[in-house]
Amino acid sequence: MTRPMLKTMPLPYCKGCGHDLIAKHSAAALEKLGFYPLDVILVTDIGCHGIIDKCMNTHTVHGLHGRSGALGAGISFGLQAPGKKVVVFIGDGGATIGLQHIMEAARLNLDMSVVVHNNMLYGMTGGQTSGLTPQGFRTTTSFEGNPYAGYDICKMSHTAGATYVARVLGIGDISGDLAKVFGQKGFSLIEVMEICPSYGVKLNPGRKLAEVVKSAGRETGVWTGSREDFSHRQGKKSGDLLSEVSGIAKGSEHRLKNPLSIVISGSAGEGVQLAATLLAKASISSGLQVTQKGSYPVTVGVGFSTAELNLSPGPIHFHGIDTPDLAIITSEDGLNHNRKRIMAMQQGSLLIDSGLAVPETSARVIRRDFRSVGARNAAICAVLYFARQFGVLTEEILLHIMEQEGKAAKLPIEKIRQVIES
Ligand SMILES: Cc1ncc(C[n+]2csc(CCOP(=O)(O)OP(=O)(O)O)c2C)c(N)n1
Ligand code: SF4
Repeated sequence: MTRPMLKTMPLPYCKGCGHDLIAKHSAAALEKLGFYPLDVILVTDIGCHGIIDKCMNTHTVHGLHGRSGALGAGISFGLQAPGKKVVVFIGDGGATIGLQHIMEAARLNLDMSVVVHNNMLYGMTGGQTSGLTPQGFRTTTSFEGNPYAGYDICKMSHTAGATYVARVLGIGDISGDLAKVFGQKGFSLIEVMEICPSYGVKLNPGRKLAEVVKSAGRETGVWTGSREDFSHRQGKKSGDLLSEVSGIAKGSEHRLKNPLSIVISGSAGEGVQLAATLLAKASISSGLQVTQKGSYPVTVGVGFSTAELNLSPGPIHFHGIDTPDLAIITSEDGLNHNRKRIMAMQQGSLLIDSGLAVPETSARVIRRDFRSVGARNAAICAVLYFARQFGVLTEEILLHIMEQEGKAAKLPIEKIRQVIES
């Protein structure tokens, strides 16, 4: 026997929640259409409706609040598997936050179905007003009733270009309505109107769903459009980017016994990241495993530039560096950015430009005039010093990588030699 769409019962919603009805009838609709659970990619959003994931036998993807539309669009965009069905679940809160994502998917007529669970408020966080809350409906943030009209997401999707749009009341058997939506090719959306029993019903005593929907001017119905199927039109597709990356040839052996964490820091525009990359490549070429991370201000061209490297003879399971084993500092900006962690170093080495005042630290301090080779070459000079003096990898392999990358010819090699041999 085929596995059912729903894995567990009862579903984890408050008693009388419309999300329960939608989940059960969505499952029934998909089964009615002949989909197997693993034909369905269910993308859910943050919110009460999203806790359905664990109850489904389908594929499930759970995204950030408001982004299930974008995730569904991305999946549909890249999915080249006929017979698969992308279904997006989203609340009225999420649909407000990610409105543009839904409109984009409608505009492109991506092959996916969106189910908007419009319980007229943000359920999971306590009943706040959303952009789809009908005018006059009371929520925990609009005790007098929402003073503004909500978005008509059906009209918006329809005019954006959806193939099929429907609005229904979340009462009784809606599996037929959902089946019509799920059976469409192209972009379809259904807005299921509900009132959250835990907040909406309590805050709006005596109000009935049909009346609330009608007085908000949200008539139920179906809106169809005739659209061309979506096709990729961006011209030639780019190939596998990794195939364009040339591998790093194996050079001489490293002599590192234990993992080594390195922070290289100087000023923006002074080649700090480049020096770190060259050192990383030379380390990989020497047989080491490496992680590299760069940080600099958003302005990019001013202030500090810091690179963090982990070199290890074995696998690296965590790339964060709190206090490094080696700090290489080539300018005042770099020093200021790393002063605290240099001061926290209880061991290891600080390789620092001799023009800088050394902060209090228990690290072994080595001062060299790195900036004498030109500010732009100071960091490269420092990593060459490291290669020459620390015995982890050879200076030759680093120079070889620099040559290979076309960097060596521009370096004042003689001046650099004087510094690193001193
Ligand atoms: C970007 C972001 N903002 C806010 C939240 C907090 N948050 C979690 S659930 C939720 C409400 C969800 O309401 P809705 O999308 O209508 O779904 P429902 O709970 O009603 O099913 C909010 C605001 C969050 N998780 N992420
Ligand atoms: S809080 Fe409201 S939306 Fe959330 S499960 Fe309960 S009834 Fe449903």
